[in-house]
Amino acid sequence: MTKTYSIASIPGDGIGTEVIPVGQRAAETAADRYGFSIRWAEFDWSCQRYAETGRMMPGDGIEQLKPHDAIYLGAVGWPGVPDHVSLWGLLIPIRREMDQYANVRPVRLLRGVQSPLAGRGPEDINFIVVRENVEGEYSEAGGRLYRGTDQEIAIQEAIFTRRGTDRIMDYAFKVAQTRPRKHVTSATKSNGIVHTMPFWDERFEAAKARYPDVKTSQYHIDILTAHFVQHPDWFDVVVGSNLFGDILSDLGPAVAGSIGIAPAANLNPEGLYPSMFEPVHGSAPDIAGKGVANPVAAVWTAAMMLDHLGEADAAKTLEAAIEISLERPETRTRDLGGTADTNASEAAILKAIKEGC
Ligand code: GGG
Repeated sequence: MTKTYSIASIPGDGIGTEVIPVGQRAAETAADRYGFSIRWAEFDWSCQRYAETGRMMPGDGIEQLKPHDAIYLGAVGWPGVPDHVSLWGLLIPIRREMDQYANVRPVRLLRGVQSPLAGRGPEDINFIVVRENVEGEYSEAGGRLYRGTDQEIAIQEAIFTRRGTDRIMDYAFKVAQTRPRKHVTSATKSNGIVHTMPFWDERFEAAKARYPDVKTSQYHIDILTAHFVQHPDWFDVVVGSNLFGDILSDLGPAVAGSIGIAPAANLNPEGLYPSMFEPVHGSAPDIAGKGVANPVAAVWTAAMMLDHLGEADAAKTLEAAIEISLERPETRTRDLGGTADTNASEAAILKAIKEGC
């Protein structure tokens, strides 16, 4: 009997609504080839919905998502809705309530893509950022006092628990054990952030002892960003807190050519809840609606989702199709120095999947 996956699709805002359908068609094309099928449940949760209803998603939104095998999300955010309102109304509750604590963001210089770094090729840039995804600096603890007065105060607490820190370290070390170089780098700032970051370093030391076969390094976040640019070849798996991981996983893809290609998985590794897959990029209001958005991140994200669902061959085919589409400027989008619009990029990807790359 044909296996059918049930996937919740939330295109969201801006270019999310342009690239997610491309990823869906790419996944369906691969499904046809590999003998499984996908049933999509479409959700219009977005800033537009917020404008109409005062909510990014309905009150029982999380319950509606729980029965699905995975969640495929586009982008969140649109001018007119404060960014913290849109993010905390949709993306962050899904990550937290589904305990999607491991945010996995691969960074690879793909064939056909030019890095902005001189003299770097695909062999130099191939690492994974593992970002802690449900605590850390993204916290509701804190508050505002004396708003609008000279005495105004804003307090934001970062929350680092031993359970939360240890499990993201474990996840990163286990990923490293599956890779040839078996190396984990920790992003810290324990010279300036005096409570949480020394704690982060202590938990990294404890993790090192649990994985003696994995090599390690540790850098303060400031010099680490410089090393991403000057020595991207040093990195294999990079583990960071919620904020540091977020920043590093925009810088990484920029070094690898464009944030328009960067995929991400928000994983609940234990499988107690569906995991969520989303391109790293946001809604890009500057190019939204023009038909020029790069769909590669959405397709690569769909590949991560299929891999997670156990369809490894289909996932590999999507990745290979992406690389074929990137070889020629006519099928590469403008952010990658090409001339293609979204449709031309999609056509090349679907053709490559059908032709059996
Ligand atoms: N594609 C997901 C998206 O729209 N991300 C926008 C964003 O600002 N995300 C912040 C985060 O990942 O913490």
